[in-house]
This record gives sequence, C-alpha cells and structure tokens, in this order.
Amino acid sequence: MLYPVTTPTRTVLDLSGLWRFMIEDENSPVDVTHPLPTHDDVAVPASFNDQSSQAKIRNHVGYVWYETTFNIADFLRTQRLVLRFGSATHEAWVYLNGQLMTHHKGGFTPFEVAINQALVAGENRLTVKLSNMLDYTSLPVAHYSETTDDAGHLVRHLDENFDFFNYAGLQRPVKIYTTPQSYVEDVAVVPTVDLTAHQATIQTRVTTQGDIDKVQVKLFDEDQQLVAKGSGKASQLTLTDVHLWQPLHAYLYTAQVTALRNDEVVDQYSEPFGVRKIEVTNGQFLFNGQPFYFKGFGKHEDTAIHGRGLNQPANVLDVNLMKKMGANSFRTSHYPYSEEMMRLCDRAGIVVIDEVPVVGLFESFGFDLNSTKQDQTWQVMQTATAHQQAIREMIGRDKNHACVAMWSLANEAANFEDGAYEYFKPLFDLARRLDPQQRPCTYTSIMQTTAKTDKCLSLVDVIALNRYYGWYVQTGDLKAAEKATRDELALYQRLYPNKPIMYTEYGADTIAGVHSNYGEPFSEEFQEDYYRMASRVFDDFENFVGEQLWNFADFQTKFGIQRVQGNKKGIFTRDREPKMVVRYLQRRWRAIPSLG
Ligand code: GCB
Repeated sequence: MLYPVTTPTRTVLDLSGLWRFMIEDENSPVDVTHPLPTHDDVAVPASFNDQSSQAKIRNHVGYVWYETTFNIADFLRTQRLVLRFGSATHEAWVYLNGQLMTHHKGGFTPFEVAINQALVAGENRLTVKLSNMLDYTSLPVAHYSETTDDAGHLVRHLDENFDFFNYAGLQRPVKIYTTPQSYVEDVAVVPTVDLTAHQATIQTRVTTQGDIDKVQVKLFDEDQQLVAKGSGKASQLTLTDVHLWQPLHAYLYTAQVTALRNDEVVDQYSEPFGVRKIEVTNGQFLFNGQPFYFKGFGKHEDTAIHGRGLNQPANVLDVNLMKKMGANSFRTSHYPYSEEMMRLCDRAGIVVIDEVPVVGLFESFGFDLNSTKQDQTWQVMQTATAHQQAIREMIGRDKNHACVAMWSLANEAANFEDGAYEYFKPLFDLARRLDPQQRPCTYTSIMQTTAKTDKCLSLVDVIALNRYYGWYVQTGDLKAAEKATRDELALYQRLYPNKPIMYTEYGADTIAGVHSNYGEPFSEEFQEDYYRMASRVFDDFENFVGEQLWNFADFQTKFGIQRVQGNKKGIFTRDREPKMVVRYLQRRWRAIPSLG
C-alpha cells in the first residue's frame, strides 16, 4: 500500500484537527444518519485516553465514536478520492454521510476506501466507530470478560497479556488523497547490489488499475539527477557508482513511476528507496558485506498526552538522541510504528527491526526458568488469521523501506509449548513469500523459553533474546545474573553456532532521581551496574550481533503493583530526560563501530 504523497497527478488533504468524540453508551444506540449527539472534542491524530479529564473515558473498554465534517473542492471531484486511515485502534467501522464505507480490524496498519460514490455536495460527515477491545482472536492479545453493574448494565473488562497501556483511537493521520481514475496501485522496489562493482540492479514491480498501456520508471539520486530509466510494469535498471544506504549514513534514491495511456501521462508516484545488501551468514548479520552490530533499543510509541498518537517532534528528538549516543537501531516493539517514523528512519539511517502487533501469545506468563509446565496456548489462542493479516499488512506497507533490516514476527510467545512450531512455520513461510527483499525473520524469545526448550529456533535467521537476569530473576544480584547471562549465551552459541544472537530486551526499572550508595535496584546506580554487567558478557561472544535494551524511555502501562505510573526501564524518562546510565552507554556505543 502506497503512502499518500502529492505528485503532478495527485494531491493529499489532511483531516487532522478537532473531531467530535464520545464513548458509546450501550443503552442508547447511535444513529449514524444523524450527527453524533455530543459536543465533546478530541484531537486527531492522538490516543483519546489522555485527552480526557475523566477516568471513565480514559479507561473505557468498548466502543467510542469520532466524527468530523469536510468539503471537497469541486475541481477535485473528477478524481478518484480515497479516504485513508494511518491506523484505527483496534477495530473501525467507517461511515460517510451515514453510509457504511469500510471495516478494518488491526490497530497498527493503514486501510483505505474510495469515497466518490458516497460524497454529497457541500459538507460531508465522516463518522467512525472504534472498538478498543481485544481478546484471544485479536492482536495483541487480552483476556476479555463481561459483568453487569448494579443497574444491570453491561461492563466490559480487559486483562491485557502485555504491560503497555491499551491506548486507542485515531492515533495516526486520517487523509483523503486523490488519484486519477486510472492509477498506480502499488510499487515494489528490490535492489540487488554487486559490492565489488559498486553497481546495483533495481527491480521495480508496478501494479496499476484502469486504462494504462505503459509504465515508465525513472530513478533519481539525492541531487534530483536522473540516473537510470526504463519501462514496463516489471523493470530492471542498473545503477553504477552506487551510493549505498548505510547504517547512520543514509542515501535515498527516488523511483518515479509514471503510468501512461497513448503516451499521455495518466498518473505518477514517487517512492524513495535505499540500496543496501542484508545477509545473515556464518553467525553474522552483514550489512553491505560488513558485519553489523545492532546498538539501540526496544521502544514504544508513547508520549505524554498524545499517548500512542503520532508525535513527530518526539520522533525527531528520539532519533537525534539515538544518534548522539552512537545507537544505530531500534525494534518497533510491539507493533508497526507510524509510516512517518519509518520514513524518518529511512532518512536518518536508523536500522529498524519491524515487529507485528503479536504480543502476549501465552496462556500464563511467568519467569520460572525451571518450569516444565505446558499450557494449552496453541489450542486456546485463535490468532492465526489475525497473525497472517498482520504480516501481510506490515510487509505490504513497509516492504520498500531501506531502514527495515529484519521482520520480527512475534514478541515473547509460548514457543516452548507443543504446537508452537506448527503455529509459526506457516507464518514464517508467509513472511518470506511476501517480502520482495527477502529480509531475515525472527521473533523475540521470552525467558521461559530456553535454548533447549524453544521449538521454533530452526525458523529464525537471528536468535533474539529478551532477558532480565538481575531484574525479574536473581533480582539485584548482578554476580549471579552475570553467570546466568554468560551460561545461557554459551549454550545458545554451542547449540546454534551458525546463528547470530542478539539481545532485544534487557533492563531494570529505574526511578529517575533515586540514588543508592549500595547500588540497590530502582536506583540509577543499579541501572548503570546492570548495563555494565551485561556489556561485559556480550563482548565475550563472537556470534553476538547486537544489544537493544529495554526501553528507550519510560512508558505508560496498565495498572499493576509492579508499575508506579508506568514502566520505568527507560534510560530516558518519559519526557526524554537522561538517566545516569546514558553517559555510560554513549561512551560504549560510540566506541563500537556499527560496521566492521
Ligand atoms: C517483556 C516485554 C515488554 C515488557 C518488559 C518488562 O518481556 O516484552 O513488553 O515491558 O518485559 O519491562 O516487563
């Protein structure tokens, strides 16, 4: 799916701004043929939760309604008009002038619908019903239950299988874009690099709709100079003296695709792309032929008041802070991030592990490493269909991004239980079939899954471990934690000598401003000691290809006795002030080259 951009044949209208908002009172159904019976406002894009002064709204489980009005300039009405949601969390029913236009489930990927048929003259009314409910068929996963209150009214409950706050709403931009009636539907760009010849072959695959008899492709460099051109829906162009897209040194070309009829331009679309080669071989993750070392973070889309809503200044700051620290990468834990963030990473040279919203695929959660208990996760969870859709939509959206170096197909599933391999095998096959760039695939493994019990390691290109020695286990005992970390990595390396291993989570809750002469847990001293311990171990393992700590910043969570206003494992506070450990990590990461 293409990101909406303006071109000589297309324009984009942004519906961001103030919308009407209400939570649904299930005893008085909404009549979509009339304006919503509310005068409350909500800003879009943003989560609705933290914009409200009322706990009842912030914590609402069920349906919410959004509404706005817009006009379309007469001169645009001959064009194909497409209404596009960057995301709608988690399930949406979209009505235009009272007519149901589309429905989409899955809260972190875009969807769109052509609206010409439903437009009226003058003001148009756009109404969206959203559900923030999750269950064992959805992604992410939560336990859903219902009770009734004293008045006999339905009360819905969610117990999420994850700790981040279940922010919801229209969290990403809502846009209307135009295309001509015949148009470019999709573009896939696949670079193949010959590193010794400094040359690349760029395959483009274009799909069109309507009356198009010719497709032209032109490639431009960063100075807008034409560097190659060709024609055909499937074209293969050669770039000589190629500028590589390197971690922290981005270089973006643009593929300009023109659709023609009788040699007249019908539609044009421009897609940025980078040229780089990613391989996993002999226990190494190679970027343009050189061993790459991931330095960075697991993150969240999470800022004050915006919640999980697009916050571009925060995204820019986060990338700037990463670069300052010498970090080069992050994982989109635990859902695909906004398209705006992906485009920013393309420009900034930040390497991304792109993760589907698959978190919490376990029936019961624990850190008992000696447990041999088998739940019925793979019978209880009915997520396979949603999982396939999430993979399709993530890869469909992000396939051309230079920044995406690997797909993560799950965070912390019950991979040690019977049925896990049978569940994951078709999903890995699907991802590999769908990705035109054939990127490596992985999942991040929960501590309960060990090198000996994980049933799915044969599926992954890179072993990605989420580990909390010294925090959730051996709490505060960094000596024991160091031994456990070392022993486990040694075992993985011995059993899987050809697979690169990385940490995709490790961390300790740390309250900014809390200090301890004794390096106690929760203090800034402990956090630094913890990371020093982990670094010492990492440096001793040859196949160890990266460290992505947990978490870039403190973030909001559901309520729980382990969470005081959220998860405090950030090395920055929620408003991006550094904790003490940042200086240590900055020194370390600046001294470790990304490549080489
Ligand atoms: C994990 C999860 C992450 C949590 C983290 C924690 O294993 O993947 O979503 O936030 O632990 O801090 O407990």
